[in-house]
Amino acid sequence: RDVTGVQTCALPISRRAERAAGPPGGGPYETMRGVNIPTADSAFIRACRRQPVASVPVWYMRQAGRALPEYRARRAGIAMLDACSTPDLITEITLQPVRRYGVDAAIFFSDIVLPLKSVGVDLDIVPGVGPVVAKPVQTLEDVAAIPDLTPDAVPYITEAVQQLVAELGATPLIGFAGAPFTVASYLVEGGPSKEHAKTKALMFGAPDVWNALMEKIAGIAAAYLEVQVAAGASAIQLFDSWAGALTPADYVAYVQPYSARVLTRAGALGVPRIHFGVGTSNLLTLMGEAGADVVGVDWRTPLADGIARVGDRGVQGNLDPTLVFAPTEVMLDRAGEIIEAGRNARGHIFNLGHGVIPTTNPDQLKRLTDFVHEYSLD
Ligand code: 1CP
Repeated sequence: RDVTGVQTCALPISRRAERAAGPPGGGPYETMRGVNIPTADSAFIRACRRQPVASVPVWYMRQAGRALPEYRARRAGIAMLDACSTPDLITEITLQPVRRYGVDAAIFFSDIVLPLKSVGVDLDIVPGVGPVVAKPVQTLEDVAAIPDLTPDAVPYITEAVQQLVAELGATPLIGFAGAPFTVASYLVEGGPSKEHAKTKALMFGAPDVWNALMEKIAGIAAAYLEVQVAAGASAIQLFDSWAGALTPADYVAYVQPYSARVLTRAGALGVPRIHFGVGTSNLLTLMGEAGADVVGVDWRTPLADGIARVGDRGVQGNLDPTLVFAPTEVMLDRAGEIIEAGRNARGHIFNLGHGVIPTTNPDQLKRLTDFVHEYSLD
């Protein structure tokens, strides 16, 4: 079954064939250790590798499980964490945006707290709220009580990834994990937080507990990524959504070493690594240096500035996610500017500057996807 969106792709057949074939005069392609062979020549993986592409690859953070009516229909009456442990449902929801938009990559349907739940942390994902932890972490004993993750804790992840890569064929699957700081915030605050005040109080006030917690989460995140890659994921993204709450010096002292540990272990698998956070203009260089191949840039930072800060790495981003609510021409004008800016990057993957907003009209994302493919062909 073809899930690559060919039916809904607006490009003429000849153009599509050209894209599938790679850049003109491309010659034999390198295939990399750790990369799913069928996906190794995809535009997404090539851009991650800073190899030339015929048109800019595009996918959207949180493209699965948000704006689509077919998602809401499949999820009706099923709790989020139950959905995240049911392989057939994971597979279907992950494929929905690939079919609908014709994006260049799928993102695995799960959540950053799923690995904690799988090792036995008492938490739930509450509709309209987000992750809620029954007993927030405060002490060394609380940290020690969290088991490490072994693959046998997540057999449904292995099964879902295997099913997905069989269905996706040449379209890459991106595995993901939450970075230690962002996951620690949920564990310490007990739920979503704006200021991350308790988290930073622990970081500044009890470094022994902080270090133990970050080490624990880094181990769990790395093991979770290893499971996804072993089952066939072609790339990984580490979401440090809330790292923008930190100064560069605090990021270096308390966070970067642990994210680096996760990215180093993922790097040993040979897959490209994307590292993303929100409001991280002042951290982009450091997030790259933590061990990323591609750094995600949120919409507040002009892409050109992001490119200058990440050095030899690729960039991903960065259309303001609210632009889908603007008139289509305005949205596409801005997308064009981002593609132009991206021509100066070592590799550019088009994305929103943060996740798809749940009330987004899917037709706008379809128009955006087609535009990125067509505009960047020239
Ligand atoms: O494309 C996708 O949606 C794939 C699946 C996915 C991903 C990549 C989900 C499903 N969550 C995530 C990552 C995630 N989860 C992040 C990092 C990305 C980001 O910054 O958006 C974060 C911070 C979370 C935590 C989380 N889970 C929140 C945010 C709460 C807060 O602090 O503001 C929420 C609301 C959830 C629940 C959740 N995760 C995913 C879905 C579909 C839902 C809604 C669940 C429901 O139906 O109740």
